[in-house]
Amino acid sequence: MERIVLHLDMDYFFAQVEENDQPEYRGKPVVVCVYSGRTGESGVVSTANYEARKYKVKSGIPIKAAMNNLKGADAVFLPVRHERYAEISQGVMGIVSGYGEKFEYASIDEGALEITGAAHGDYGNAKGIAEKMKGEIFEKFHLTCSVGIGPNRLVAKIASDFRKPDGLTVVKPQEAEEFLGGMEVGKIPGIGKKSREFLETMGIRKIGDLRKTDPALIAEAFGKKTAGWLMLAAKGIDESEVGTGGWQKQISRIMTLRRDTRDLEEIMGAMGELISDVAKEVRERNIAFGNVGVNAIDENLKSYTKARTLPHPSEDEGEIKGIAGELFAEILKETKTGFRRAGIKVEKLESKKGQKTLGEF
Ligand code: TTP
Ligand code: MG
Repeated sequence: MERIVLHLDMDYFFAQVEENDQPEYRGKPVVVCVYSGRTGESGVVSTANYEARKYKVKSGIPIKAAMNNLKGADAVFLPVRHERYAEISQGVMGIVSGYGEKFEYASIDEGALEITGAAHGDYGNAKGIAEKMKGEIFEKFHLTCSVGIGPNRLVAKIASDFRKPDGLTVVKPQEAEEFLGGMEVGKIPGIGKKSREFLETMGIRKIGDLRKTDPALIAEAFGKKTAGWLMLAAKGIDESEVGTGGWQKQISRIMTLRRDTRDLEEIMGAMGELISDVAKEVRERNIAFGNVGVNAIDENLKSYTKARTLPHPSEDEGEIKGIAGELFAEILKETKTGFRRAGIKVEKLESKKGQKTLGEF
């Protein structure tokens, strides 16, 4: 049977949830913000609905810039409500996981699903599954999403981003090379800004250019292992399994502390729930982590990060807690200011089968 993988990505997710919860905002530009400081305008945009995107407002830009672009547009600015989105995400992904054999929660608004068996290896059936799934999500949550279907997770993920919003893109195995060929190399998950810029200096902009490049040159630039994977990706080949911890590079949580503090116990008290949450995701995804990091942002919004690599991959909540405590203690020792926000992350994720994940490249 031919392998078929489905990848789903919610449309303008946080903003769409806000539109549903507060229907009076629908039709207006809606900007969901991570407010970082005490002044009403400092922070960044988490996401924006499509009305706001028409004004060049998107994830990551300063709230001030968004306000500027949207002057006079009757826009709505809202603070992120992570718990609410997580709750909806769980519901949606619960629906998704029911349509296939193996499911992987890739991020708060993305999931991958192995549907080879469910579709009996037939791409027409696969499309029908996606339509039904989209229908159920809309019926139960009034949310739209975009879905990609392909011979593996790589192609499916890229396909999910091809038509948005409310898209459904099916890429059959024999179409994969052509589908990818004209796209920018940055569309390959795992190729960040740095790699993209570097490839560009080699004259490689499109995935098709990459495919034609001598693998030895890529190996010289990126090392053998990464180059091997990259060249396969350029051809649309990806044999990674769904449900093995996959592509996500890290699991992280961050929060604003109840008040500015330099008290280690107070910080660790606040971190308890975040750490449990991270550990829960590690368990659910049946993965281990090789690195624990913390992040602390002081009252002047200066950010401090520290991380430690473990001698062996671990799944242990206690280990996260112990290392986080030590790392926060180090930060406190090196600073004098009070801390406003604190966060935790685990990285170097791998499936417990010992298989390396894409995040390591
Ligand atoms: P995305 O899927 O990248 O964005 P989106 O769902 O808002 O829009 P699209 O229709 O293009 O898929 O990210 C999912 C959510 O993650 C997004 O709703 C908000 C959050 N997010 C941030 O908080 N910061 C960021 O920089 C990005 C990219 C996303
Ligand atoms: Mg999305």
